[in-house]
Amino acid sequence: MPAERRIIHIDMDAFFAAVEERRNPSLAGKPVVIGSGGDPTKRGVVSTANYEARRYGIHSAMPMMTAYKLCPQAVFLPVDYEAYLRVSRQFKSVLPSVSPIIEDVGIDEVYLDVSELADTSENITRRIKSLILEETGLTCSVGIAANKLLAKIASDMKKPDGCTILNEEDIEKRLWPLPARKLYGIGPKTEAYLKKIGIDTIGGLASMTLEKLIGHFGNSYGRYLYDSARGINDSPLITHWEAKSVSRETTFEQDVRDWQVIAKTLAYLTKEVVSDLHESGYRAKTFTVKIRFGDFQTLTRAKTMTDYTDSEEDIRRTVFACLQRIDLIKRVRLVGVRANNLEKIK
Ligand code: TTP
Ligand code: MG
Repeated sequence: MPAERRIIHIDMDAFFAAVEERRNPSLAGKPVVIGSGGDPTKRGVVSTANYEARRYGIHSAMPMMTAYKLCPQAVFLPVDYEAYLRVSRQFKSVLPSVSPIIEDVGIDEVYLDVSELADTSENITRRIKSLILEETGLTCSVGIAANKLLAKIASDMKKPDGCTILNEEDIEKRLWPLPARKLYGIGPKTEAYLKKIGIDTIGGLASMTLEKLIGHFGNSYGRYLYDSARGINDSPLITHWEAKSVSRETTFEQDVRDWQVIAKTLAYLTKEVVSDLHESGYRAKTFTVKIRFGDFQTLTRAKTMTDYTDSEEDIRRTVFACLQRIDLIKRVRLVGVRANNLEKIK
């Protein structure tokens, strides 16, 4: 790995709402809330709210009815996933002209490896923001740092339309004061647990010994937290999801809340992926779990093993370790398993 990696994380601002505002200019300046069927009197949660609506305290995952109580005059709209997907493809289409190493992580976010570019970070990020604005009319926030973990935190630091460069020497001053929750992989459950043992911030986490963290969280997650709190992270960009991977996913007929059902389905999909690997004569090193919630929010968690494997038991254990890093706070619509980083067995 080159000594100085430069990774960029791009995250679109109030994405679903921004797409709605773009196609309906009369929404400009009004609070806009997007969620389920767009009817705030019905059950369902907020997918996103624009920045005007956020001023009333409205946020993603909040019940639509609560959002209505906070701001009855807001414009409530249904989720139009197809439309957002089109704009998602559109903003991503300008990125290969900046760097060919791209990881597509979600509908409104992307990582870009720009380690090989000669240009300054300031110039690269400025160029990305203006290419995206020209192509889509939308703004994004960008973070640049030595790895994915820090780049993602950086892109969230100045929103909307922000640009943040996070260097090694910023870790103590700018990373440690942040709530522990800001670290990728720490969800509400881990956050609550940490609070109970007196840890609120990333700095607090960094003050714990490796042994202590392993004692509380097990070997793999404990080590992950230890490194993450120090801004250490060497996860590679996962490129070419389609071309060089074996994956299976399934959409439930009805959104599922039962963990057992989700776990069973993942175990089944893992079996299928393993048999695809066996049939095609490959072993894999990186395994990813994908969860899409009923409101279409999509999360992935990946783990890279030290060795290539095609053992069902190892892969299932890895898949479950990934699943444990996802807080299943909402009903689940789709689950998927992917194996990539493949090696042909001779
Ligand atoms: P985010 O990038 O988390 O949010 P955002 O783009 O709306 O706002 P920000 O400016 O803070 O980045 O998520 C991207 C899209 O994913 C969001 O527009 C809607 C969808 N989403 C959900 O459907 N449910 C959720 O709980 C979250 C967090 C996002
Ligand atoms: Mg966003």
